[in-house]
Amino acid sequence: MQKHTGEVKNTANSATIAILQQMADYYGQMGDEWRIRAYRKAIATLRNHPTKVCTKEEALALPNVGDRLATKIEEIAFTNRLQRLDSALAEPQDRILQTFMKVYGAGFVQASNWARQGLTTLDEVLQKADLTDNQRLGIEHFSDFQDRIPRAEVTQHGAIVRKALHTLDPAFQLTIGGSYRRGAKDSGDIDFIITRPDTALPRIRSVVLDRLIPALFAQGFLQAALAVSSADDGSKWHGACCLPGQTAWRRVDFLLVPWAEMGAALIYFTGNDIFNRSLRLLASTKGYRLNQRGLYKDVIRRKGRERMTEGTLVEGKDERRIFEVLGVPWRPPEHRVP
Ligand code: DCP
Ligand code: MG
Ligand code: MN
Repeated sequence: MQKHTGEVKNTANSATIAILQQMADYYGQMGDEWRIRAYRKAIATLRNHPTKVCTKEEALALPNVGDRLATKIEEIAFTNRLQRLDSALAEPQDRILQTFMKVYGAGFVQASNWARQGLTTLDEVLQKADLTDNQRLGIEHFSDFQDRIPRAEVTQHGAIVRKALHTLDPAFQLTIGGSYRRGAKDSGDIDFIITRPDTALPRIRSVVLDRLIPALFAQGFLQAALAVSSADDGSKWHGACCLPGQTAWRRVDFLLVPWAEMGAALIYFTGNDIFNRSLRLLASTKGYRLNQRGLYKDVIRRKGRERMTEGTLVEGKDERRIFEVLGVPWRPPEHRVP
């Protein structure tokens, strides 16, 4: 259940955080956005707190911790567990839903559909439900895809892809992003960012999608394609790969990035998602807009913060410069966990 990311963080409250995170995950499966936000904020507070928080009073004195969460923090500190979580996980319907939602490409709606059809195991879904090819793949390789990938193995995948890419054109650059770039000791999938100096997206896209991907299939590295999109705002390719001589399939994501947008893309694809959200929020409070493509200024918003204009590009290429313009001290990827 508990995820081990190996990222740098303080450990005084890590046991409490682990349990609160599971509770947040549970609410995530229920689609309870409001509670997830409350949990996320409290977790961020605990992560930044140097000493172990034991009592309700201590917890209440912290920012972003309300009465009910404070009670839970105290319960966890004294008993090392949370009854609310134990009972949530014991409800069979929730457990089934939780499992179904872990299938690649299946969200809450799809998972609830299967559950509503009376299906209780992945085997039953495989045999009785009407599945897309991707869902079938996601279920057939369910346990592979659930496994964490050791850091050293991610490095090996990177070496294989880099070699194939440089055979096509040595000017291309490959960066392993995601949790790997944050220094995690294991990852849920492998995130490749591909760019080429002074090069626009069409050329990068044609080399990667028309030549690199087929070459990696031909050499037996890539196993299946799951999702491909080549919209204007970047291109992505999702699939599965496997190291030579091994049997475990790994989830792999390629993000194709024009050189002019590499800095913003690096920030986005390094994450984590919560860090991204807080940086974007900070940008918007300073009158900027940050997305996967760049940092923009002169964004005009209505009162409800709804955006009226695109704004003008301030910086896209340089990751450090984006931090600078935002007035945020540089944060190395290993520290991008709020
Ligand atoms: N990302 C995001 N918002 C999302 C999904 C992703 O900002 N909803 C960004 C931040 C993530 C990065 O993309 O760090 C890669 O997404 P992954 O789902 O691969 O997440 P990680 O690599 O961070 O973790 P894991 O080890 O589970 O793959
Ligand atoms: Mg990842
Ligand atoms: Mn990914």
